[in-house]
Amino acid sequence: ASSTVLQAVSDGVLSVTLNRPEKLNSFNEDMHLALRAAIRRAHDDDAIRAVLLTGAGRGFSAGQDLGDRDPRKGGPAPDLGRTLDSFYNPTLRLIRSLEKPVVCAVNGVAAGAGANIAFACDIVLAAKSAKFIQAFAKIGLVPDAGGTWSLTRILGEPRAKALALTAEPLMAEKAADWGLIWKAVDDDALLPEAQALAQSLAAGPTLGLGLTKRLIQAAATNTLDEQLDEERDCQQQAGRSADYAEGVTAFLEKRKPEFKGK
Ligand code: T3D
Repeated sequence: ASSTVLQAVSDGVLSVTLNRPEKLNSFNEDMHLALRAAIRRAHDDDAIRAVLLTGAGRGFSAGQDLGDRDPRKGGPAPDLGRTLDSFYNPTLRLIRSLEKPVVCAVNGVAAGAGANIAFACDIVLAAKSAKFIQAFAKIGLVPDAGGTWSLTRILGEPRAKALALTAEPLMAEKAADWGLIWKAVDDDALLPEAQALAQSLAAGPTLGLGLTKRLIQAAATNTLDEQLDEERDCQQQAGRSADYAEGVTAFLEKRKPEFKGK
């Protein structure tokens, strides 16, 4: 059987491809576990300095595989609280806590938890033909995989509510205009551009980039005083890194820095 998530490492980038194209990369248990294992690998392996997440085929991900939730098969209603705890939430937390950049290349439709996993990534590029759908309202669920959190923080209540209550598709260019993603690019340019971005991030000062991610995420819940203290602590750590010494030396020597990620 082919793998539900493909992994490849090149130039410090772990490329992770959701790979159930015939089901629009909707999540079954196997794909959940495989995605989680890939992000764990990025946590554990120092040679990986950035992650690129994308989908195989014409979609990014259609969220939960609803074939696995078919009520016609009988039995008690599924405990979706438990499935979130067991599957979606650990992956969301792993993406957010990974102190390395995660680039997401949304190659086609991203629906339900598929959209919200994309929004959890650090820099999101989407093909112009891609769309984001908070599909939950169509089947009687609430947005999950962090959707109520990320949509509300990024867009504010009016747009978050309209997207979530209507399940209306949001095209990539509008998502970029609204600040929900970094940018929408021509379909053909998506993968090359996302790969180049991930590669340049992987060649960057990984420790400093990781601390930067941590700080920006902390800002949402910190007071200014708390944030200033955290910036001080992170800068202290960054200032002791070999990459900082290299960055300053390279600047003074008018050459490109060669960061080692330490
Ligand atoms: O359960 C829990 O653990 C709780 C967590 C829930 C998280 C969630 O994500 S809930 C939301 C689940 N997702 C959806 O409700 C979206 C369902 N899909 C769609 O609405 C549409 O497929 C799309 C708008 C995403 C794309 O439409 P379109 O017209 O481009 O493609 P299509 O023809 O609908 O889909 C292509 C194939 O993929 C098709 O299979 P077939 O008929 O060719 O054999 C379709 O059934 C399959 N597919 C698409 N989405 C899913 C799916 N199969 C299973 N589950 C899916 N989510």
